Amino acid sequence: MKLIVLFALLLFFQSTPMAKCDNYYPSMMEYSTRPLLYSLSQKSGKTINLSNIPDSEYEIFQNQKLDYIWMMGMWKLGAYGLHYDRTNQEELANFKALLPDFTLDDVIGSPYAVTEYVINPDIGTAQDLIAFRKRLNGMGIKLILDFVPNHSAVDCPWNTTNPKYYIHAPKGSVPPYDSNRYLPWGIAYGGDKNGAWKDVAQLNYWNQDLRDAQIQNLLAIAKYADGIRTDMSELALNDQIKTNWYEQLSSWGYTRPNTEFWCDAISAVKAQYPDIIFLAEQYGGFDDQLIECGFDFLYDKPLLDNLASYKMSNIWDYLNSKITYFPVYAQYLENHDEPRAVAKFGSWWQANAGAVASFTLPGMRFSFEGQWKGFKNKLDVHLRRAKSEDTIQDVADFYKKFQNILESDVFKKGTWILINDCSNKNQLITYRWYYKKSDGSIEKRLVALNFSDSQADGNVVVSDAYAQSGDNIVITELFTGKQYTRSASQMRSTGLNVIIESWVAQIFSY
Ligand SMILES: *[C@@H]1O[C@H](CO)[C@@H](O)[C@H](O)[C@H]1NC(C)=O
Ligand SMILES: *[C@@H]1O[C@H](CO)[C@@H](O)[C@H](O)[C@H]1NC(C)=O
Ligand SMILES: CC(=O)N[C@H]1CO[C@H](CO)[C@@H](O)[C@@H]1O
Repeated sequence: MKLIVLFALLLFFQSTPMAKCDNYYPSMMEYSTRPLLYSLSQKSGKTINLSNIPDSEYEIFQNQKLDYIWMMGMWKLGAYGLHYDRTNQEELANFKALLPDFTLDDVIGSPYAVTEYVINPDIGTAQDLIAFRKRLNGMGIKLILDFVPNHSAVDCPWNTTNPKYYIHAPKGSVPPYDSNRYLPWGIAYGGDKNGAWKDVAQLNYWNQDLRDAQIQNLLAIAKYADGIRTDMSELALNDQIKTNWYEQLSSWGYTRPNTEFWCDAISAVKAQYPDIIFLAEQYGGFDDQLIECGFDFLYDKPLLDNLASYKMSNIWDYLNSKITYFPVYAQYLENHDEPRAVAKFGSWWQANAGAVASFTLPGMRFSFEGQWKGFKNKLDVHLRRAKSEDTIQDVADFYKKFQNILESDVFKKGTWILINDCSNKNQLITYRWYYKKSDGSIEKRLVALNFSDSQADGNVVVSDAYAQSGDNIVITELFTGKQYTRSASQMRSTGLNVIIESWVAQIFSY
């Protein structure tokens, strides 16, 4: 009987986002691979590829204390996409706006128009990739690589060898096909109901053979990686395919499969590589389905947009609505698709405050190279460089301290509590964390962030504040090292009084 209850409980927990019993909240940095190699080449005056990255760069990787590095854009691309980018007037106007002095050599083609999951020969060889990962792993850093499910490059070999892997114009329609949606030979451009991406071709997830071939691609990636980041993940779900492509697929006799591609694919990969993680780029509405299929982390775009809106009641509502989900979310302020954090938040100090609000949540802490320098110029995926700019030293100093604070077990493995009992929710965001160490002692943190443009005064109830003896407790603010003596009983009842400067965070141990 007891066993049955236990089993039922286990099932219950497995089907909720809280599933992982030994939580670990990793930090991850995205690098754009070809721009990184280009900048290293510029700096050293010789061509740098994956095989000869200077030691000084590995030192930088190591000093950042990252758990994962995502080397975005490792795979082989075709001539079709590059030609498209170098000749399309709209794209060129875009590049010009981002990088006024760009030349055609700066246009390197989208890394999301993959022809084959083999390493891009401009970047290195399979052996170079293996050696690169080994060196990272030796420093305790794991490697994440991309998988782009929803489309392939137009000049992917499958265009010729396996045209049925793609979605075609409805059966019975005749050329010339609608050139906004279809290639001249009838294969659909990658896209959805709202638009097409004309450098890529749309794959057909209602064809079991394509699913099998994509699982083989994932297994091929898994050989080289500790994690896989999957592009636009919700688009491979049956519901989304039905919404976007039902007319085309049903005309050719395809029916909705009984299983989800992701459930089949992730279980197949994890059967062979049990420690690999899956990170889903996704934009909402399908979180539960993706979690059920085995994704370890999902992009959390609504948090970013809520923070950048500065509407405190919306921020608090969102935090309260996602309490059980945060452990499976990946929090970010910027990445290759988004504006830089400093641009999005309006200033470096606001972006830093956004980092505290995001990265002191549970889940993956996801940064983009340049964020820790306070860069504000976008690095477009089609280009090998962004407009150059200088590091903002205050931002670099902030991240150095902040990374040290986040390194402790309490933030990596502990339990997060949203403190709703805060007297000034118009300005403050307040969390606490605790973690029981192997020696039985408990590590605790209080995060009090002033997310407003004036000084904030508030009382924050810290219900697990206890003194060793007597009532006085010494609390230490970790950014400044300053110590304060406060009454523990007062912290538990009326709360700790904090007075915090605009956009400043205080993180206390107590
Ligand atoms: C990478 O650079 C090394 C050293 O310059 C060179 O020997 C090698 O051929 C290059 N690899 C590729 C794939 O270009
Ligand atoms: C793709 O296949 C079509 C039809 O077989 C062919 O006409 C076209 O040239 C191919 N395109 C590429 C880029 O391989
Ligand atoms: C605990 C606390 O609130 N400490 C300090 C916060 O910052 C103000 C200045 O803004 C100090 O006066 C407080 O003592």
